[in-house]
Amino acid sequence: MTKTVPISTPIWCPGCGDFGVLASLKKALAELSIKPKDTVVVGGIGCSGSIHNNLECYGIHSLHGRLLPTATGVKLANPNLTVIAAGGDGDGYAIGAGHFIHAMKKNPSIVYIVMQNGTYGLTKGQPSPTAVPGYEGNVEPPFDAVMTALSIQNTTFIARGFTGNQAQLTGLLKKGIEHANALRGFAFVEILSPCVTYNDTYKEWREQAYNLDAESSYSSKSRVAAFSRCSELLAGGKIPTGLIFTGESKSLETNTLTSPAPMALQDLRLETNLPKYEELLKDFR
Ligand SMILES: Cc1ncc(C[n+]2csc(CCOP(=O)(O)OP(=O)(O)O)c2C)c(N)n1
Ligand code: SF4
Ligand SMILES: [Mg+2]
Repeated sequence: MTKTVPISTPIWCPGCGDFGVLASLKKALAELSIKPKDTVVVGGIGCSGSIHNNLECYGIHSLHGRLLPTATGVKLANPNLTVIAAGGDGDGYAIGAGHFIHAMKKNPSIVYIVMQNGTYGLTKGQPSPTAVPGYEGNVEPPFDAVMTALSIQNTTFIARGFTGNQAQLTGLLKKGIEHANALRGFAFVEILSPCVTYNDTYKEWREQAYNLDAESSYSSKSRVAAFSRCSELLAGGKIPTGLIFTGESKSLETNTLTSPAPMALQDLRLETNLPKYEELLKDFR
């Protein structure tokens, strides 16, 4: 049974970067003419994780850090859907860090948006893995998810946007959605999305964001070049943004699904499949 829930107004504080993410995502989906009935957005837990409530499409509010296995399951059940997992840096890089790494390794054709704000916004401003030293007593260096994604040898799409550059962000989201919908694998898009209430980094990030899309000698097709240029920029206090890497590797659906018909559309009733089950059980009797 399908229940239709009206689209709600965002719960975010005025000025939150997540408004920019929502605006760009809506624009990207509309410009690609992707129908709401063919779209599933799986939210994490956090301010960012409520984004699916503000979009006209199917939505799942997942568990903290568990949005990637949920979204992977949706894609495997019906690879014809546009599947977007969207959550925060705490959700994806702390409690969900194991799933983040294994999702990249499995390579399902879904888009993963991380709204990175260097804090746990919803729980009122504790340091997240991307927090900088000095923020709320944090002494650790920040975790860089783009570098981690680059180090996994079968990643296929890595990008970083910034809500301070909406045109670039919409373009990156469109490319990521097209990549996933062509079943070319996991499209990871980290978005610098400042938390204006607990960690207002707009000023710093405007100075630090370095647009690799504008660097004519940069090619997103070389993992080695991407790794080297991004390390260099990070060491110089910059944050690389733009289309960072695109590669080719078999996606999870291409690797594992044997039937051309999406599982979600197959008749899985016991009575229809009884002869097949009997055949399978034969050897165990
Ligand atoms: C299993 C579990 N542990 C802890 C929490 C409490 N909690 C809710 S949101 C959150 C962190 C949110 O941070 P982030 O993912 O960065 O999202 P933001 O609010 O910054 O968008 C935490 C720790 C929870 N809901 N569930
Ligand atoms: S607390 Fe921060 S992340 Fe949450 S809605 Fe407000 S500004 Fe956005
Ligand atoms: Mg956060």
